[in-house]
Amino acid sequence: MAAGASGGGMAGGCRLLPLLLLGLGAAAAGGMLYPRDTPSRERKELGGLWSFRADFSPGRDAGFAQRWYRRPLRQTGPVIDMPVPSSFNDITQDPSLENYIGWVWYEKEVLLPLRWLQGDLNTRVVLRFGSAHYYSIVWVNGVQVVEHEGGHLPFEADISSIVKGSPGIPCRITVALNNTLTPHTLPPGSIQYMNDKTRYPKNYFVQNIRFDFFNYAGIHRPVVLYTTPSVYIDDITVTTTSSESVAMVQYQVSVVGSTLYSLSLSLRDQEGKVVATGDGPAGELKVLNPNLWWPYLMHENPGYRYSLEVKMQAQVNGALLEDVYMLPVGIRTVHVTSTQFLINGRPFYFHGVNKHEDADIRGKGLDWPLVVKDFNLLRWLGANSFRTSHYPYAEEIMDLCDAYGIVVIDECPGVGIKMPESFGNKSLQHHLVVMEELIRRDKNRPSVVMWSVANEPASELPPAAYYFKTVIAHTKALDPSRPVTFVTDVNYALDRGAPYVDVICVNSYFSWYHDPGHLEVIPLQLTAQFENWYKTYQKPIIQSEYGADSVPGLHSDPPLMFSEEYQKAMLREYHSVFDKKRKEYVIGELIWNFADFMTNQGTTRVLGNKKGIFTRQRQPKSAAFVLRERYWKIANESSCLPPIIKSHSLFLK
Ligand code: GCB
Repeated sequence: MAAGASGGGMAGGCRLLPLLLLGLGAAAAGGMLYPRDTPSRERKELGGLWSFRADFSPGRDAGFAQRWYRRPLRQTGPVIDMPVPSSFNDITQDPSLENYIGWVWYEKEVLLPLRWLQGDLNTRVVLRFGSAHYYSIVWVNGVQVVEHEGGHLPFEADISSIVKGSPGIPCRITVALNNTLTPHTLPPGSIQYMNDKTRYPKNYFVQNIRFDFFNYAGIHRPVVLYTTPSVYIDDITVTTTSSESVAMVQYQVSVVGSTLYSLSLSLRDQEGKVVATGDGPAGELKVLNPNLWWPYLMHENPGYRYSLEVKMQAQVNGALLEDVYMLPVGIRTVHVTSTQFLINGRPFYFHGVNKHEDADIRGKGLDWPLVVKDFNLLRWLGANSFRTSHYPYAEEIMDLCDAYGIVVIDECPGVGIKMPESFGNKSLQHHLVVMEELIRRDKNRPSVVMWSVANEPASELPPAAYYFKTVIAHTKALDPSRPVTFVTDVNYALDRGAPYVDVICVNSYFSWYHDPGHLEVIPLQLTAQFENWYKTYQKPIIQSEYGADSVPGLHSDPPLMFSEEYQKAMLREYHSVFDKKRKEYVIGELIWNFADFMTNQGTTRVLGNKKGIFTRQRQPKSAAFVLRERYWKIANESSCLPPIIKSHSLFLK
C-alpha cells in the first residue's frame, strides 16, 4: 500500500552509480563491536560541521573525474557547511538539494592525539560510520579505505597505517555518498529517464520508489575514530537460557591479530558484583538466581542488564598487550507456540507502534533530544514494543530499547520489493549480506525478539517463494535463537512467503485504502482476515499495521476521513476485534504510525503521511489518548504484577 511512484524503466540508471556495479558480495569482515571507551580503547567523536558539495555535473561524476578526494574539498570548488549526523536534504533553502539524486561529497579534517600515533605499532586506529545512506566510498588522506553498500548499518576501516605516517598533521576524511536506488539495492528503486523533449528538459530523470517515506540521505549516524590494541577483541556473541533459579550465558569471543592470547570473562550485576567468571574463547557462565531482562510494564525493574567484561592478553614482541571490552547482557528467552509469543516463559502481547527515523530539518539524522523525547512518549503511551519499520534504527536507539525494556521487531531495509527483477539472484545475494550485517550488529540485544526480513514485498509473485525461503533460512542459520518474520499485505491464499515465517505479521487498512469512509466494514473484514490466516497456518498473528491519516485540528462528527474523530473511530473498531482475537492467537497490535513523517510528494500526502498519533513535532493527536488508555489497560490486565502498574511514572528510569 505504499504510496510511492511506480517503478519505470531503468534507462541509464547505472550512470548515477557507476561504482555500485562492483558489488561487495559479502559482509565486510570483522565483528563491528560498538565502539566504547574502555581501559584499553579510546573514542573520538567526529560529529559537527563537515564540508559538503553535491556533484551537480550532468553525469554526477565530476568528483571522480577530478579526484576530489586527492585535495581538500574547498580547493576543488565551493563547499558549504553540513551538520553530521543529519540528512542533507532539508538543511538549505535549495529545492535541488532537497531532491538531489547522485553523488555528494563530505569532508572533515581532524587532528589525532599524538599518543595514538607515536612510537610502537601497537595501537590500531579505526574509522567507523554508524550509517551513511546509501552507498559510501571513504578516503583518508586521499587513500581509499572502505566502500559500503546500504544506508542503515555500520561500516569501518582500520586506518592505522595511513595516519601513523603523519603525526601532527590533520588527517583528511573524504566521503562520496550516493543515494540512488536501483532494482537491486535494499530498498529497491529505479531511475527513469524522461526522454520526451517536448515535456522534459534534457537529461531529465526521476527516482522511482515503491515505499512511503522520503528517501533522506546523508551521514545519518555518528562517525567516530576509536582505538584498540593491535591484538584485539573482534567479536563477542552471547545467547542465554534460563529457569527461575539459574541462567546460562553462552559466549563466544573472537580475537584478531595473534593466535597466542588468553581470555578471561567476568559477568557483573548492576551493583558491580561479579556473579560468574569464565575463560577461553567459548564457554558458558552460570548465574544463580538471575535478574531476568523483562519488557517494560511486565516487571517493576524492566531492562535489567549485566555487564560482561571480556579481557584479552597477548604477548607481542616481548610486550604484554591487553584489550578490554564491556558488553551489556540481558538474560531472557523467547519462544513461539501456535498461539503465543513467550518471553521468559510468559505470554507477551505486543501493544506498540511502528516508527520512522524522521524529523523536521535533520530528516533521518540521529538527534538525541528527539530520541529521548520519543522514548518518553512511548512510555507515556504504555507501549511495550515497536517495529523498526522499515530499516534498522541507530544503535543508540537500540541501546535505549535494551535499557528501558522496549521490545523490538528488528526489520531490515527490505521495503518496497515489488519489481520482478528485485527477486533475482543479485538482489537475493545482497539481501543475505544485509541480514548478516544486521545480525552481526544486533545479535546480543535482549530487546530484539524477532527479525523481520521485509515489509510488504510482492510476495504473491512466484519467485517470492524461493526468495523468502532462502532469506529466512539464512537468517535462522545465522541466529537460531530468534523467530523470523516478514510483514505482508498480500491475501492469505496468495502469499508465497508466509509458509516460512514463525509469526504472521499482517498489515491492513480497512475503511481507508479499501472501502474508504466505511468504518462499518471493519469488524467483518478484520475478523475474516484473522480467521483466514489462522486457519491456513496455525501461527500466531500480529496486526503489524493499521491506522488512518488525520490532520491535527481537523474535526468532524460524525467522523469523516482525515479528521481526528475518524482516526479515533477507526482505531476503536479495530480494537474491538483485537480484544476478541487476542484471547485466541492474536499476539500483538502495532499502530501505523507513532508520528507523522515525510514522504515523497503525491496527491494522497499532505506534507507527508499523517497517520501519526503524534504530529511530526511530537504533540499528541486525540488518537494518542485512546491508545494510551488502551495500552495501560492491557498492561494492567496482563502484567504479572497486578497491583503495581498504576502510573507510567513508576516505570520511568
Ligand atoms: C503501508 C506501508 C507503510 C505506509 C502505510 C501507509 O502499508 O507499510 O510504509 O506508510 O501503509 O500509510 O500507506
